[in-house]
Amino acid sequence: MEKSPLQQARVAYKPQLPNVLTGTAVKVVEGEATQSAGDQEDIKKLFPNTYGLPEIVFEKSSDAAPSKPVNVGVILSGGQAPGGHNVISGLFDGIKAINKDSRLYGFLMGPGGLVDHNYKELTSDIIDEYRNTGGFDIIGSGRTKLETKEQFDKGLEILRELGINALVIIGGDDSNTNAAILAEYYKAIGAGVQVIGVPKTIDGDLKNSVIETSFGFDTATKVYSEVIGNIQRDCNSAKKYWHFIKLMGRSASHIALECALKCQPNVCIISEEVEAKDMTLDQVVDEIADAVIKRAEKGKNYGVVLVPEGLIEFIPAVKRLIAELNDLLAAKADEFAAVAPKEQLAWISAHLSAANAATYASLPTGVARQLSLDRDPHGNVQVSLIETEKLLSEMVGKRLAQLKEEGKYNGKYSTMHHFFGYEGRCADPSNFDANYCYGLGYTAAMLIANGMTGYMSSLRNLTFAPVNWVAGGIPITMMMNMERRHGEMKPVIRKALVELDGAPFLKFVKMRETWKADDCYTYPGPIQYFGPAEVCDIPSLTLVYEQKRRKY
Ligand code: FBP
Repeated sequence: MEKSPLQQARVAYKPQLPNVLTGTAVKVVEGEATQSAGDQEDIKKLFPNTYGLPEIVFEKSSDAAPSKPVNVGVILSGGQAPGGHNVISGLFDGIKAINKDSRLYGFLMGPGGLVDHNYKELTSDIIDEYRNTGGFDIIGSGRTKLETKEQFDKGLEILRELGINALVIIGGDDSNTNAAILAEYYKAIGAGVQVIGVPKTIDGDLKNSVIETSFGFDTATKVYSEVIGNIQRDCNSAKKYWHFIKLMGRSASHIALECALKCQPNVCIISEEVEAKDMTLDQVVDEIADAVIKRAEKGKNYGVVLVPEGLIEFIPAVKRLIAELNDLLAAKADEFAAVAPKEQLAWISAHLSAANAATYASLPTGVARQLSLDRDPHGNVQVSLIETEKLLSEMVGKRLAQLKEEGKYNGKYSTMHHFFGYEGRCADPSNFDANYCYGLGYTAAMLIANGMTGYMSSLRNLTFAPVNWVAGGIPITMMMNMERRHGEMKPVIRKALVELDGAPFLKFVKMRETWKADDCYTYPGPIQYFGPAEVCDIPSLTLVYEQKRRKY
């Protein structure tokens, strides 16, 4: 395989491990027994063998007693996120440090690989090809939901055949929820297979008081911010377009907020605020139109608007509609499957409550279709397919035309549209993600060596240099509560949305009026892998502001 000069140089990068993981052995320090984030009694009943486990932290130990080899399986689950290959290389090096005869097997194309018995052994020559590279192509990823007893039993057959003692599932909130269910099941039946989760997702919504961030968020937001900065420069040079930029992130607006903090655009919509203020789609449109008018008054007929991917789901009326659609399509799946495609929208309207049917009717047909029909295997609306940036810019255009007729606006309004998502998911990991991911993989190996199951690999203190990071494990049940999914109450990891009283959002609120009216654009530029630490190793601003809040 031919390699670019950067690829060649990057392979040689040595990720920095926390000091505690650089010795010959670790010792486990157990904290207090834990409780789930909510619905304690229900979660306890569902996880009798893995509920209430203590948080654990590793400390360096001089006791280097010989350890037996471990055979480990690894799965990449869900959307790509920069750094996945480093989790796998850290895991590989970790299990080899435990015992050089340990072996690592990768299940191919996501959780489906475990069920269908598709795997390959990951040997050092393969691992070395992928160190510090982006993508998940070492074994591929997929979105098969691992949730039924049949799947668990089928998986166990291949785990037994390969003599695998532990499975590492690298995924987002849904995949880690399934990792917890699998850990509980294998423990309950005495399968002798440990299950460890690793927090992945560019969306940044798998975090809480004990998991500071998910991997991939740092790199993806740096890639998007580079391009947003470039567009802002173009915008400020040509002074003729309003750029509407949709940013990935499925539900939460962490990506949009981080990019706004980095780039200082004229407008950034935060879905969580839209919901909290009970805003309608028209009010969101008015907010953007207001910025266009204010800038036009200063002779600035150009600007940049950031739109989070999940916005539509957070507009309360649309949210109520989606909740009813979820229940309806789950309860009447067979009846709906028999409806001819041309009749589907009418069938749905007829089965909705009056209020939701009215909201449904008010949406452009394309959006209505995407909300009701395009679902991923977890039942989520595929928000990345909904062209919210175009929907908003068109509605703003109509509003401005009205105002022009009334003599209240006299500017020019030309638009450009962009969607940044896939561009950032497979970028070569930033130094932060390269170090974080390698450390998470290595920590997963230490959790396995110490007999843990139902834990998520954790590194904390992330705004400090990697040598100071605290390594350990967090019981996954600790992050769970009960939520309604497909019409049923299910145990799930609580998704972290943007906190409106959190430091990153408050910082944004303090600055946004200035950014709206003036040109305060900043230009973060491309990710730097070599050079001064203050340029190459900085963590995300979200993390920096959040940790300040924690410390003071
Ligand atoms: P994960 O939650 O699995 O990490 O995926 C996140 C994401 O990149 C979202 O931001 C986006 O909405 C979605 O995946 C797109 O999914 P797909 O890759 O199936 O198109």
